[in-house]
Amino acid sequence: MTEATIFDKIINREIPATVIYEDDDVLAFNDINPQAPIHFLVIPKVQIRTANDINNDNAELVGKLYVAAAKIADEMGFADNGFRCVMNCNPDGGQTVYHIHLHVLAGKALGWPPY
Ligand code: IU
Repeated sequence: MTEATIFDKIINREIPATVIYEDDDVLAFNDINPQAPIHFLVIPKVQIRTANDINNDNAELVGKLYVAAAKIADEMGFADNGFRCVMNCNPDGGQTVYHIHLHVLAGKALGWPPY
């Protein structure tokens, strides 16, 4: 049994979040601690703990995170200027919530590298 995270509570509307997109498979909401003018998270509605748990069985679902990101980018009007998608994995990657999430950052020219 996989331990639930705060993101399950957001999916189940047990705690508030600013949801900007939802379909049968994924949910997107604004990050509570934004690192760019636009910063939201796209998560699968079922838990996948880390990027290490991505496999052929859930690849289509993981792809839907990117499909949602592209759709939101288009609808919010920042697709052409550009954006960054990041998925942190485990401690060295900076992961703090163990339910995979695509960070989508936009709204300015972002720096690189990220350290
Ligand atoms: P990380 O890649 O696992 O470090 O990202 C977790 C993100 O989840 C981080 O940017 C937090 O600000 C964000 N977050 C949130 O948006 N809402 C919450 O209730 C919690 C964390 I806890």
